Amino acid sequence: MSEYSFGNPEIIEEEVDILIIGGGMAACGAAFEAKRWIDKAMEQGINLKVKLVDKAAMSRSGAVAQGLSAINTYMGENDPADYVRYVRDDLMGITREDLVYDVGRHVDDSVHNFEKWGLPIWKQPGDEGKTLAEGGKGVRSGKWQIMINGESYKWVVAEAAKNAIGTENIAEHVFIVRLETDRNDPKRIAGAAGFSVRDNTLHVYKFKCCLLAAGGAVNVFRPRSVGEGIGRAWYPVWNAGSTYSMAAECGAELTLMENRFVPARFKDGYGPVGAWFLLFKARALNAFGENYQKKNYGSLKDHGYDAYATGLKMGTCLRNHLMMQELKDGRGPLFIDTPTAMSNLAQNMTPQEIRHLEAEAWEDFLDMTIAQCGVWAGENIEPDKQMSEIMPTEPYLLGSHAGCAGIWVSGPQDIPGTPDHYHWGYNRMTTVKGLFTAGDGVGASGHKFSSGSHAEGRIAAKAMVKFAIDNKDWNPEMARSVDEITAEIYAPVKTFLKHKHYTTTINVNPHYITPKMFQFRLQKIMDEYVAGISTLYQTNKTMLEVAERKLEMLREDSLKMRAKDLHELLRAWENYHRLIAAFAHMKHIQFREESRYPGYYYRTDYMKIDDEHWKCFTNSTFNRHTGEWKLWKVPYVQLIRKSDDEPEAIARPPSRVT
Ligand code: SFD
Ligand code: AMP
Repeated sequence: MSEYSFGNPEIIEEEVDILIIGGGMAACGAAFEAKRWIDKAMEQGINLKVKLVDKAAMSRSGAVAQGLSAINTYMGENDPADYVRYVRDDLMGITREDLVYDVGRHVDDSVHNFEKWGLPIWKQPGDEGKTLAEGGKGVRSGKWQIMINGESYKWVVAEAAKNAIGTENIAEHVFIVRLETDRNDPKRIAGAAGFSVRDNTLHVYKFKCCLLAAGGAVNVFRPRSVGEGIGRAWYPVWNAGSTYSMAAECGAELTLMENRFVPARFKDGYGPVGAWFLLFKARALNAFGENYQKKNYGSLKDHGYDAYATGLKMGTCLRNHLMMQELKDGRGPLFIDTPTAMSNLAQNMTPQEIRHLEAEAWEDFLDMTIAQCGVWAGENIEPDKQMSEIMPTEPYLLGSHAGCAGIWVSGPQDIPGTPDHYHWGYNRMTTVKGLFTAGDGVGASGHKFSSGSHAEGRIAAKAMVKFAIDNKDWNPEMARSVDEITAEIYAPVKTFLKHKHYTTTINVNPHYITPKMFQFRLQKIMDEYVAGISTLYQTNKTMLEVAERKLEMLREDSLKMRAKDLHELLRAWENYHRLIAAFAHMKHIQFREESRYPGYYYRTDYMKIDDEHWKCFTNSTFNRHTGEWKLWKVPYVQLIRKSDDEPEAIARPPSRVT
């Protein structure tokens, strides 16, 4: 390829029955499950073709790229109905209980498969030789989490997906930019288009149905990391909101996009805290050595936040809220007391067991957040001797961890009490016919984590195979021509080639904006006006109006992004996806006139939780031709009773659908 010849890509067109966009946990689950049902269809003489497209290399793509130390959703001895209660409480009362229950009743099968495929799962003493499926007891860190040696977690899960559908049906390093609706039905999906980030090819896929599982949105907000550290974040920087933006741009309804996840993390290295709080039983302290969670508990009453806390048991955002009180009042830095936790655990241990404990403390991060070990090593921190700082990070948009932003989908049909607006068709299908999603894509149903996302990908894939069979004779026709799509995707390249000689340095030019500068602008707007770190997660009506005006201008300028090489073309489209996801987030925060998720963000003009008016979903659609957003309220329906003692028992849903 000569210096700028990439402006005219080779076009590769393909038609399949099912396209899977993404190669992460949900997509790998989908590939694995699709194969099972495609084989069954084959027995009836129906031949279905599936293809998976990932922007990166599947073995290390997505959130699990570096591995994980725990599987955060495993039912085991627990009841899926109880899991629904936990998720509902953690997400401040508003949850699609049908979707959560569906994940809960299926997730263990995915975990048992992980173990079968080679993932080492910690076992209780005496159960070491037994798999979970054989009744072996895992080591619980919390009620829902089990510990793993998970450095190669993604590799193991991806290998099973590859074995299922075959590497010939997988395209890696292809970034999907656009979904295309059908020429004859604008509410139906017919195709997708993207480009290879490795060679000069543009890929156009036509299909009967598609799973959009491209993860959450990272780097929408100005991160805490700066300078050399920039690019360090907790969630994967390579997931750029493609799921939310592509869905919104083809007309799918989004839900609860005001929600975000602000995790408490080890400062600078972004090390997760779960194992430290739950397994090692560490406490968090303020600058004066006080347990701020206990000390600030009473303040939950101020705005009615205590309605969603039971004693010291409370959801993730409320725990954050108590931490933020300290930061606002100048009682930081905050610390996680690792030395006391480790010495407490070591009390009855042999020297060899203590060495093992120390190794586990490091391995927790070596398995999933290596940069945290870098911070410890670089700052001479020995966790058994010195405390580490913790800090709330910049916000991330996601639907699988302790957050619930995402797309509105149809749920299972067999949960008693399911209202019509929860179930209108194939399971996990969005409001666009043939477009499915899973994992971070599905809104209003958090706490799936890695295992639940895999299980949800499987649920979606089963429904997609049925959809493909039911629509076997339908031929997709895309609303736009391949030439139009190509011109749009490669526009940043053309812009660059046309104007690059106007100035003496290619990075300064009045005719275009570099993707990097575009990203800085987006992050600054979101940070300063949409409740980022610089305002301590606070915003109000006027700030949001300013944000809207600035984001609209940025949307205009997005047409002027340049791409001087394939890498920048990727960056340009990632940032476009971030922009649309950011827009959705801002519009939803503007719409919801309350502070439903204190500790994630505050509307300072509506500090209360207002159950009377806002205990509901907020849904939206976007018209990409006019730039108009529509938002409205959607009723929340409780399907799972509050406790087993509640008299008006809701009939029990079936435990598993095979
Ligand atoms: O400690 C395109 N998560 C944890 N889950 C657990 O079960 N245990 C843990 O220990 C967890 N922790 C944790 C976690 C994540 C991270 C980053 C850290 C620690 C440091 C959460 C899970 O990982 C997460 O819930 C799931 O992975 C979500 O699954 P999914 O499938 O929704 O997203 P993905 O796995 O990130 O995959 C996305 C894929 O999309 C691709 N992609 N492909 C084509 N075109 C485009 N435009 C695309 N855009 C993206 C990606 O390459 C990827 O393949 S702890 O903090 O709690
Ligand atoms: P994290 O490492 O923060 O992503 O958390 C991993 C798991 O542990 C998630 O299921 C969290 O909800 C849970 N968790 C983390 N910290 C706490 C805590 N202090 N109390 C209860 N659960 C927690």
